[in-house]
Amino acid sequence: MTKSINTDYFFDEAAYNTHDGGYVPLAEPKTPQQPLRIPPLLKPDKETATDTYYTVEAQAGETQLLPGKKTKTWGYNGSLLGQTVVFPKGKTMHIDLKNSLPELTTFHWHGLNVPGPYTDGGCHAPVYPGKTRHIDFKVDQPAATLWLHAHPCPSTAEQVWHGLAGLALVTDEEEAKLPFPRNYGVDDIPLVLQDRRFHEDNQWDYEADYDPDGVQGPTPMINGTINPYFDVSTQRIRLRILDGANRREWRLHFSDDLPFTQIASDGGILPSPVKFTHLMLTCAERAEIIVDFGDVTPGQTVTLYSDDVPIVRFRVHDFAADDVTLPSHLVDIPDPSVTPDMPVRKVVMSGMDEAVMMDGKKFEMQRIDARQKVGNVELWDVTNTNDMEGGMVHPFHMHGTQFLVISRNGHAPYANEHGFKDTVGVNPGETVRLKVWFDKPGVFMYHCHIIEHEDGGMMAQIEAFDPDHPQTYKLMDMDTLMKAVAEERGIDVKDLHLAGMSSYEKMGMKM
Ligand SMILES: [Cu+2]
Repeated sequence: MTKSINTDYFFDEAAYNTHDGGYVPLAEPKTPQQPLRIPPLLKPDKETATDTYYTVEAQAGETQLLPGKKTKTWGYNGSLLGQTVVFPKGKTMHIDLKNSLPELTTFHWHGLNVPGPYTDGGCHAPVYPGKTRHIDFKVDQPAATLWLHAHPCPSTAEQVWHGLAGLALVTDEEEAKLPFPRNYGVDDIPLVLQDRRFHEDNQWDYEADYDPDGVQGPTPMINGTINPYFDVSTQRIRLRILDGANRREWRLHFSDDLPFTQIASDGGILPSPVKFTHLMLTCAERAEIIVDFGDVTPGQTVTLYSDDVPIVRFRVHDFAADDVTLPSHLVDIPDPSVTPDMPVRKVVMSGMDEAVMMDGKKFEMQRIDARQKVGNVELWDVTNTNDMEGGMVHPFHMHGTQFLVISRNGHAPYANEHGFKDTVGVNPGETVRLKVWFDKPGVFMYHCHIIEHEDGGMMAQIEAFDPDHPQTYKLMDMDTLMKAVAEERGIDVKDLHLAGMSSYEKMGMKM
């Protein structure tokens, strides 16, 4: 293990979202502490040695989040967020995606290496209310913490805000051999970090809170729990942390600067563990960390903060001593050579508010912006042209691949960016060089993961193609989508307003 402890957040301080005029600071909830909800593991409908069958149902419900009235929420196999789906590497999954919501939705497996665009579940794979879509795929990537969320552009942000986000854990034999805590719910704990604003009668109101730079709320919500505590019964715990917020960056640290060790990032285990006292996550990024309470006296509480606001309290109880030390090398990360004679691909994220664009254009569902041959290894230079003054860190996410971060403005990537990633925060004025390849064909989106920015058009799509097996895809179009949603809402299509549309209208552009 590297001896040094990283004590800073790496990202450009001047670009933190705290400096934005529309920033909503977090505030400690005044309501009583609650036990941290642990999303249950989703039970397969059927399981054999080689195949697993699941049903994932999107549904509307009510959740007791605050004392008093329940909050109207959406979730997967529950009223809020999801049940955790396990994908053992090498097995074939058969999943029924059932939509019991009053509106169309899609089921996007963020970080999962599957063909696009239908299995991937982006905007081209709508499931209409009352309908079920079936997908099958073989799990073909290393152990990782992935997630499932709705992706029906341009109302992805609103549906995620309603609660459509769950976890998907890829497991494999390599991970199983490493000395990590993996007793789910006991010492292996997911932490989905989100924030909400509660209006009258404890309800959420997306329209009222709308901000084209991302909707925020002052109340931290962790795994759908307000003001949570967790009872620690082991010396070490593993936290699988997901920034599941629409827009918020989380700057994490424990009380007394208790150090922790990051063992995995978005796409799986890091080549070496990295020690921290402070860690910043941008939207959709994941970090798995191990926290060692060996020096904490049972009876004490260790608090996890974002900036200066407590978000989870870990109440440490008696535990058996655990003197496991992590090996300095965890896994090998393949680093294929760049395919000869391929130019470096340039991608530009520009603008703020309604003016956000990708490569000077707004997203268009039926336009393919780029093509890359399956198996080709290419360099992508992703630039954020915002300036530090009034600009922000844009988290760049790609569907259909786990990439490697090569450099930031020509310098080494951050200490925890040496493993597979599918989302990378790009500072204002920065160019992040990625090494990108696709194993599976399909049309895949790439976009800023501030969800209102993607709905607002900071998004494009690439076809990963196999010249030996050319394919045509039926891509969703705006007229079909708007007609469907208007019908579901029982209104005329001319009266329909979806949040992301204002970003196009204000720029005088058509979706
Ligand atoms: Cu952005």
